[in-house]
Amino acid sequence: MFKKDVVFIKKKICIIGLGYTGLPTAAMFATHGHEIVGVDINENVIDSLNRGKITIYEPYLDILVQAAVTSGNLRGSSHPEEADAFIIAVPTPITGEKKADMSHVKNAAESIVPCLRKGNMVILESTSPPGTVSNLLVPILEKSGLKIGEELLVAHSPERVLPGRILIELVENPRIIGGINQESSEAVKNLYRTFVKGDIYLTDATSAEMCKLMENIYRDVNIALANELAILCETFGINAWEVIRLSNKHPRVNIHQPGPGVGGHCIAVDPWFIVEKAPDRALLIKQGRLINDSMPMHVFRRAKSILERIQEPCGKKKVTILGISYKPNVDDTRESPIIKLVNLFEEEGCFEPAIYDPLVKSLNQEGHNCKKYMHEDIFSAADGSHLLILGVNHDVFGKVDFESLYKVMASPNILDTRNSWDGKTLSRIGFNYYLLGDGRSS
Ligand code: SAJ
Repeated sequence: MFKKDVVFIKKKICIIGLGYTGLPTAAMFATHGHEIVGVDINENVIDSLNRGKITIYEPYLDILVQAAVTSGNLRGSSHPEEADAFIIAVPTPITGEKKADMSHVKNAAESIVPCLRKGNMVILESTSPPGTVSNLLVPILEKSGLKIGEELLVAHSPERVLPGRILIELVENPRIIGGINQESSEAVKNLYRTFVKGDIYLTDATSAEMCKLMENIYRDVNIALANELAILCETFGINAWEVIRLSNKHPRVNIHQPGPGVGGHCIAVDPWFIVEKAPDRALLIKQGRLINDSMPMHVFRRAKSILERIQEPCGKKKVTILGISYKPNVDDTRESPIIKLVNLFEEEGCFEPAIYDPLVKSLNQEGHNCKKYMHEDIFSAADGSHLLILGVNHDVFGKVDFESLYKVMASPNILDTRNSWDGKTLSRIGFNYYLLGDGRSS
């Protein structure tokens, strides 16, 4: 189970924040022999955890958590307690003004101060603006009276796992650890070595913060390039997907996939941390964000132009949207561009949206007003519809019974924002097939 060169010493670890990062990390440490106290401000999360249950969806996480709780190595608590190590894995969202909201990190750090003892280590996993460890975390930890870097070791070790593959990536991915000094980096490395099989690279705390942000910014800017290409190809009357397929035959080119926008709690958020710190310098980063944020409006305009061609004198035209999560095969709707698309249809007033997403069982505050449009099955969502939009390409939407859908729709129009369906087959059935990024199907 453990690498031969590492001597296993059981540690007590307090993990603050039991979301998509904290809970899998807690379960992983616990099933590898450490004693874990998982802390969260949400009582439901704690109650569920102590019954071996989870409140989020991630493949195999339920099984791992149940095993960890049953072994006695993982339990939930509403308060931190004395431990050997403390891991902060709380959200770092942005405010309405696109500023980093560090209140959860601040509160988490303050909550552990009374528990800190000589020889402890504190690790920040939350994605944070450069300078957070030095300028926010360390000054709070200093209130413990311990000598930082000697009696209390501190590091940033950003999570880098992809939702949908979290348990695989937690183990396999390379990891970056940025300590406030070498001793901190080495100690934290030894702790993660318990389960991390990927290489572990050491650096300073601010560089580690910047690495994590740049990874997500790299993806955001590349997706923006793909989205701009899609818009350009619609203008030039050609197919962006064909251009991407052929351009990517070049050994050093990897154009990403266009789509209805970028969602999730990471890529759509993190670039703003840099824009906030250096607005006059982060020009490309900001422009990438703006392009990706404009995609729901672009899809809306394209849908509207399709709907306006339908000759029907009265009544609202119905638009059916498949998928509302932020990306395929997850239940997470945070920052979902599809929620923004639904809002645009609602604001326009002359359309009746209908949504079907078999993975999304509950909607957060952002998607609250989409609740009334949700359907339990695809046929009731598509019944009497004038346009079917594929918003999220969940695997399950690869098996849609189009022949039957054709019969229930009022007007057979499809707008595929993911290049997921076969236009030729759909045209044979009788649909008008439109593809985002394809100027030939406008
Ligand atoms: N998307 C596109 N086109 C693409 C790829 C993605 O439009 O070619 C869209 C998706 O539909 C989705 C959004 O981008 O709306 C983000 O999805 P994603 O799968 O690219 O990334 P996340 O947000 O699920 O996870 C990212 C990952 N970062 C990178 O791949 C660099 C993950 O490794 C991070 O741990 C995670 O952010 C995080 O927590 O920061």
